[in-house]
Amino acid sequence: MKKYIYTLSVVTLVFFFMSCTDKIETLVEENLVEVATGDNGEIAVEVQATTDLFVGFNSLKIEVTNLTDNTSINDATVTIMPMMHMMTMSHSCPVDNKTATLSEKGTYNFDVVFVMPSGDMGYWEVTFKVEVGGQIQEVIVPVTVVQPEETKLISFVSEFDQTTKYFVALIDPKSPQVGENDLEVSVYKKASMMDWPSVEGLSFELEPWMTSMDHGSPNNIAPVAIGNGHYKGKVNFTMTGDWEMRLTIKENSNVIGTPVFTTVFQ
Ligand SMILES: [Cu+2]
Repeated sequence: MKKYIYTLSVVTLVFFFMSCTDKIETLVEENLVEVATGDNGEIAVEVQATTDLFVGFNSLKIEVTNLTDNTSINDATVTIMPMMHMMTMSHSCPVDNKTATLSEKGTYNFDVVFVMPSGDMGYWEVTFKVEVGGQIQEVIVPVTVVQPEETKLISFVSEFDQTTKYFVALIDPKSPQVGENDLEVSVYKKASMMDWPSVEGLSFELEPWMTSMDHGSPNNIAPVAIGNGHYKGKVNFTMTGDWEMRLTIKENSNVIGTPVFTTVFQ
């Protein structure tokens, strides 16, 4: 009997470590790190991403666990609501998809554009509503948002109507190289503190420029709409060093802004 219990506990231990290793392997395979967690005593939410959360376009992968039996909740509909709480007011930020069901990889995926860093100005919380069979549970997860070394989000007030505030997120290139790079941006406007819709129907001009040597490059493709407020093109860097990606953005053929993203690479 004693031997039986011993074998049983060894087997349990092995399975326990196997499932842990499985999880770590999945994280490593996709280059993900755990960036935040929270629970409400009954369910837990774990937020994974490829880097620390930053001001710009973040792809979040969420795992939801039932704390009573430590199993994954895979049949939920999850809704996300990020909020930044500041001294005198609170505001949200753009989210590409406010609800998600389980992806093929076993996570709930959200694309969120944080518009300010955490710090003296305020702090971020993300509220997840997890719905299973008509039952809704809420989990609030505090997150830290950092300002990246190279700016990935530029906001401007429309040069045309002098009122509308736009936000342009640089999604690609993530690690620029000599030659052709995918260039992808997404654009949003601030309709209210809580409403940050994506902006469709824009047209772009693109001029890469190397300021230190005062030249541009040939064979670029200005971003065009691919849906959901995302725009994709190609940027050609002919050498290593410092580059500007100078964009001109037009809405109904009126120039609304000219954001410039800069990058330095070896
Ligand atoms: Cu803020």
